[in-house]
Amino acid sequence: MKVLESKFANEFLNMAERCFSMGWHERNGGNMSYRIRPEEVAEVRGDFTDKNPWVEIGAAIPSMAGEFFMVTGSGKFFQNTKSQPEDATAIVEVDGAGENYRIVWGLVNGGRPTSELPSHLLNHAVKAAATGGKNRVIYHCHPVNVIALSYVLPLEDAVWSRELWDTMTECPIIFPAGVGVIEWMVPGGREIGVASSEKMKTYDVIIWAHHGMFVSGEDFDMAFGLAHTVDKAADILVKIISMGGRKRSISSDDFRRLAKDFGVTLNEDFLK
Ligand code: 2HA
Ligand code: ZN
Repeated sequence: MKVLESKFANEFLNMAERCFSMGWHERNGGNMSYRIRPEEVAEVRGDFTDKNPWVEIGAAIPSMAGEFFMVTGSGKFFQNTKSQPEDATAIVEVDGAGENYRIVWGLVNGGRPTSELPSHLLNHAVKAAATGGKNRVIYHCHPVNVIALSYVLPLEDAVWSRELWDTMTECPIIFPAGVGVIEWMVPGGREIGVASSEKMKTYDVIIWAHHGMFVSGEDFDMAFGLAHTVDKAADILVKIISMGGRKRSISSDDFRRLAKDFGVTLNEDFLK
């Protein structure tokens, strides 16, 4: 089977289109990766090339050795991903040491995988370990309200988690662990990848101050749904703050009652 006939590639491209339509991907902003299942790799392997050189990832990630990822390309526009998938995306293979990658499909007009590849692979490693291999999508975007809030709210996990939970009743059910926040960092390197992957041990959502959001999900729908929920909560929070601030709130005990009925465990640190 050709890569572009596969279910996973079509889901990847549909996700990119959906995310672009949300306004989260100006120009070449944002990136995405999917850890391809072995049986999906087997279906499309005949469409791969082994002619490309191995390139250093910039971080050693032994647990991702031998894995294949579909990724967006560096400098490529989400807007064009679905119409020009072979130009704008790639499938990369990680070598047996987890230190190098090579392009086995895509980026036919040259180029490199996303500049955030070290962040993506480090976070795949953390999430695969934390979920028994279930989580397969890492996704990064530039949503307006999250970025705006990062200039106003203190950059603390507890503040963001509680403020976002208290915008819409379903938020704590959708991200019960809360959200992690990291201060402004230079994008694209190992450092921001390591800082994010530390937070990803606890959370599925990381706020990159003055930059955007980084999320993990089992599949494309879950990753999109999580980013969408956080973006909507941030939108409501901007409105609350713009209207002069809260006049009332969901109480800590209300959150505990909600958690009990919906069978989720909320981070008690954020219920003080
Ligand atoms: O432009 O979003 O974080 C790509 C990015 C880097
Ligand atoms: Zn970015």
